[in-house]
Amino acid sequence: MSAKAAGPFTLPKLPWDDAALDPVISARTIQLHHGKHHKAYIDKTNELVAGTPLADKALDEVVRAADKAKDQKLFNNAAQAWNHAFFWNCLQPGAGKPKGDIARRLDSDLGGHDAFTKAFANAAVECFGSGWAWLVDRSGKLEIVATSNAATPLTQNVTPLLTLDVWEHAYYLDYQNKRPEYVEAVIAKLLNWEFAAKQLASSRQRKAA
Ligand code: MN3
Repeated sequence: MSAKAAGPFTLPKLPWDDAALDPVISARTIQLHHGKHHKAYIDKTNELVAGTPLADKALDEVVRAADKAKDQKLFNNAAQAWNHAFFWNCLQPGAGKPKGDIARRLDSDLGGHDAFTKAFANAAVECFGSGWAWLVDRSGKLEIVATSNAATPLTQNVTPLLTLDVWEHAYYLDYQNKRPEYVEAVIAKLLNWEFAAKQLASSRQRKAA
């Protein structure tokens, strides 16, 4: 039993059961990844913002403020807290294919769904050390980017649509050193295109407002 961390941020509930992504991602990986790793980032963020004006801000604002202030410790923990909350929504058991507007955008901006799969997998596999692969909307154009460690597109002028965690803690229990197998399986079986489509639609609404 650990003491309840003071602070405004709580570990978000997963959108599915721990075992729902098995065999692509095991329940044991999810339990450790969410219950230990993600929780640790939240607890540390709470500890670092306690008693400061940032304790009243939304998590994405804390991430941007820490980045601006070059507070690396707070940035690492808050960004990882945000990245993981976003990541869980990007995974869905039995995920389908992109449809409608986002499918058309994949065609026009990235050369189609198959080309996306190759480029996204490449970004995830080639990301050196720990990091994330992202599909983002940059000024109305889809783009694939990779970020190192805790770095997040939240600090850039883009809208994140999908992400894949390629830190070793995301796959080592299930795939050991075989990151390409993890990446390929998640892209083929778990990417939540409905969530990505919603992110894209809300980004457009914000721009139109
Ligand atoms: Mn992780």
